[in-house]
Amino acid sequence: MGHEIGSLYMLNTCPFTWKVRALLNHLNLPHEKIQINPLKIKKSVSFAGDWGKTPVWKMSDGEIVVDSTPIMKRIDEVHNNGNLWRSDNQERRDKWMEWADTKVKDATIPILYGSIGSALSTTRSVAKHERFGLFTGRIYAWLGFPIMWGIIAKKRTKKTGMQPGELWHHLLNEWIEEIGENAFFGGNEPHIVDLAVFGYMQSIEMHPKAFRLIENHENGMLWFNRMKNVAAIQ
Ligand SMILES: N[C@@H](CCC(=O)N[C@@H](CS)C(=O)NCC(=O)O)C(=O)O
Repeated sequence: MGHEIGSLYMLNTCPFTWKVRALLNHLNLPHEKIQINPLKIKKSVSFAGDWGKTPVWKMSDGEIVVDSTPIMKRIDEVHNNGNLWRSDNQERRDKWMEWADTKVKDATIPILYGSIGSALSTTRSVAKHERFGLFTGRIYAWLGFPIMWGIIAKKRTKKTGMQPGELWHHLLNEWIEEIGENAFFGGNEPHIVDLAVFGYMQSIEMHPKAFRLIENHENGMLWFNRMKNVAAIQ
């Protein structure tokens, strides 16, 4: 494995995987990316026990960490002295990390799959970005969308009573208000919470039709572009 610090078992389109990627890129840490077959997640990460989801992080010394936020914290702890997780206001940090992992998470699926049109275009785009078997990718592209659209997205939209784009605007308003005069949640530099929110947004950015619904939030995009400038994308 050479000088790589670990392996990220991942899906190219998984929002949680993008959180971890945002951190690895930001810290410029050399790592191996293992893209798994989305229809064989459980089998591909069975070495991590019952978890059965992406991302899974395997450190070069063999330590295995699951779940995106704990993975981010552990990478920061081992390779960055915990500098990105540290905060002089832990209550604020914990509150907003929780906000990202509940509110932003719950808004991500509906924006990708919230209408028939966006569901179809996202599943086709997922099929393009993931390593399915030869034919299963095509089958997923056409059969996956009514499932994602019907079951998951509708249920989540109902919970807030807002349309997917409206919900994202509402969340970005809250986020920008919290950041206030600063460049980032972390002040002059991004904090792990910035990287988490950035990761969720990057997972949407790869589906242009869905991202269009967010792109017209001016201040949100200013922050997003500031993040892009500090976190080189690998
Ligand atoms: N809380 C977890 C969620 C991980 C997750 O749900 N990953 C999805 C892919 S985006 C998955 O592997 N789902 C498979 C399943 O739940 O069986 C995290 O933040 O890492």
